Amino acid sequence: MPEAVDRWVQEVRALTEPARVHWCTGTETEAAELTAQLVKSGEFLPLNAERFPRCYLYRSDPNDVARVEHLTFVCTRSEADAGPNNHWMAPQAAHQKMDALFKGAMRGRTLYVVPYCMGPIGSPYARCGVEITDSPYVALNMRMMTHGMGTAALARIAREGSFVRGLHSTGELDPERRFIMHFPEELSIKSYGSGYGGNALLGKKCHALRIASYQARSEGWLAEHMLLLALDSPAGETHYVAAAFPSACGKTNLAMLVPPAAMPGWKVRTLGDDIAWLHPGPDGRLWAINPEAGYFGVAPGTNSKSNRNAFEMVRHDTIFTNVALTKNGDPWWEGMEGEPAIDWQGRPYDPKNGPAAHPNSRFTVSARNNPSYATEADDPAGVPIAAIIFGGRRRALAPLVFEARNWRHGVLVGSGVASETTAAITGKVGVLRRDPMAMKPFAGYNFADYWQHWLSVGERLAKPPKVFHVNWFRQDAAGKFLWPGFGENLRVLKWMMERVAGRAAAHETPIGFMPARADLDTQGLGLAPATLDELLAVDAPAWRSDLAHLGGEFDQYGTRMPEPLRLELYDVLRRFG
Ligand code: OXD
Ligand code: MN
Repeated sequence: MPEAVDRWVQEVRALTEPARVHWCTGTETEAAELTAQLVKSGEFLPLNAERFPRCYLYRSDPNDVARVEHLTFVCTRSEADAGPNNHWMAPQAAHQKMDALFKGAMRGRTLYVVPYCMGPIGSPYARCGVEITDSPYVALNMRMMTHGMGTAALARIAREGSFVRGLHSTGELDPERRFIMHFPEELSIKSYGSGYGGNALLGKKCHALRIASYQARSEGWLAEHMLLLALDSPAGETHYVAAAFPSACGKTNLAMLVPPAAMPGWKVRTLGDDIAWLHPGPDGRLWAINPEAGYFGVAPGTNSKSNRNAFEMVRHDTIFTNVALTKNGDPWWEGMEGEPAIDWQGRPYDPKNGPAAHPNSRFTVSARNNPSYATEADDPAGVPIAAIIFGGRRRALAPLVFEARNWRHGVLVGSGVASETTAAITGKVGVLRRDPMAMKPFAGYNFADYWQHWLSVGERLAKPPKVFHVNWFRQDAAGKFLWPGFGENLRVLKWMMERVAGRAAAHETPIGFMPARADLDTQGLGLAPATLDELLAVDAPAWRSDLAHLGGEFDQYGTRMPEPLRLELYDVLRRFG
C-alpha cells in the first residue's frame, strides 16, 4: 500500500466521516457486488436480460444531467495562469470552501478508494490517479473508463510514488452547493454536489484533460480533447489520425465510422473517442495514446445507420444513464426505431414532457466491446499521428475541408475552432461559441500559454502531422445539411490521407489548401455539383469578419499572447488582400 495514498485516505476519512472505507480492487466479483448493491437500492434498473445482458439503467437527479462549466474552476496561485478561458479561485479560498462542503459529507455512506491509470498500465506515457468517491455508480464507471482500476493501478502508484488526487462526493445534489475545483499545481481535484459524467468520473475531463494539460506543458507533451482512429486503405496502408471536435459534434461516430458500400477495402478502427495524449517522439513524429479504456458516449442519435459499431457495442455490459425505456424494458432514445414507454425520469412517456431520453443521456461501455476496437490502443508506445483534424458544428462559413499550410498555421486553425453548442453542457443550445482546439472547457491553464506550448511542441517535430479543418454540418438557406456526413465522411479522410502520402491534388486559398471538386471521391453520392461548390467555397468577407473576431479574442490574452500566432492571423488576412 503506497503510504502517500493511505495517509491521504485517512485525512479524507477524518474530514468526511464515512461509515465504511472500501479499497477497490477492480475484480469481477467486486463489480458484481457493487452492481447488486445498486440494483438492491433501486439506483440500477436491470434491462431486458435476454436482449441486453448485464446492462443497467441509472437515472441521475433531474438537476444533475450535464457538465457544469460555470461551476468548474482552475485554482492556480496566480489568476493569470488560469487565464481568461477559465473560472478562477485562489487555491486557499477554494480549499476552504470545498473542505467546508466535504465536512461530514460521507456520514452513513461508504467511501470508495478508486486507484486508476490513464493510459495502458505499462506505458511510460500513462499517469495514475486515485479518486475517492461516495458513489458506487462512479466506482463502476471508473472501472470501465480507466486502465487497471484497483490493484494494478495501486501497484504502479507504489512504484512511481506520484498520483493525481481526486476527491468526490455527490453531496446533496444541490446546484447551489456544486463545484468542480482543479488545483493543477498540486495535481489535485475536488468535486462536490454532482454525480454526473465529467463532473464525477474524475479520470476523464478533470484529470486526463484539465490536470494533464497543465502537467503536459511542463513535461513537453499535449493532453487533448481528441478522438484517435486508425485508417486502413485498400492498398494495405494504415494512417493514424487524431481529431478535435467540441462536445457532441460526432467524435464517437467518426472514431467508429463504418465505410460506405461504395468504398470497399477501407476500414476505420477506433483507438479512442474523446481524449488523446500526444508526445513528440525521438523520431520527430508525434505519438499518441488514448488515456481512457472506455466510452462515455452520448446516446441520442446513435443508431444502426449513424453508428452501427456503437449500436452493437452497447447491447451488453453497458451502463445507461438517463435514457428512456420501451415497454419491453429495452433502452430507447431519440433517433432509434420503436417507441418509448417510460421517459428518462421514469414517467410514462408523454411528448408534452419533452424528449423521452435526456438529450445528454449516455452509455458507459468498455472500449473492448467495440467491434472496431484497434488493438494498437494497448501499445505502450502509442501510435504515430499522420494528421490532426479540427472541426466544429457550423451552419455557415467553414467549408467541408481545408488543410493548414504548416504546423504554425495549423495552430491558428485550431485556435479558431468554433461550434454551435449542444446538450453536453448546461446552457443554451445552438449558440456559436469559440472553442479553441475544442479545449475551451478543458485547458487547465491560460490559452495564450497553451498556444505557445503548441508552437513549441511543433518546433520539436521534424515530421509534424498535417493539420486539417473539417465541417460536416454546413447547411443551405433552408437549414438542410449539404453533406451527408457519417460513413461518407470517409471520402474526406481519404483525400487527407492521399495528401499525407503526397498523392492528392489541392489548390491554395487564403485559408489553406483545398480540394477541387474533382479531387474528392464523391462517386455514387449523388451530390449536385452546385452543392459541392458551396461546400468548398471560401466566402472572403465572412472569413475576414471571422478572423477579425478571432483577433478580438486574442486581445483578451494581452501580452501573454504568442506573437507568431498573431502574425499568422495577419498573414491569412493579408492573403485575402
Ligand atoms: C464529453 C464532453 O462528455 O465533451 O465527452 O462533454
Ligand atoms: Mn468530450
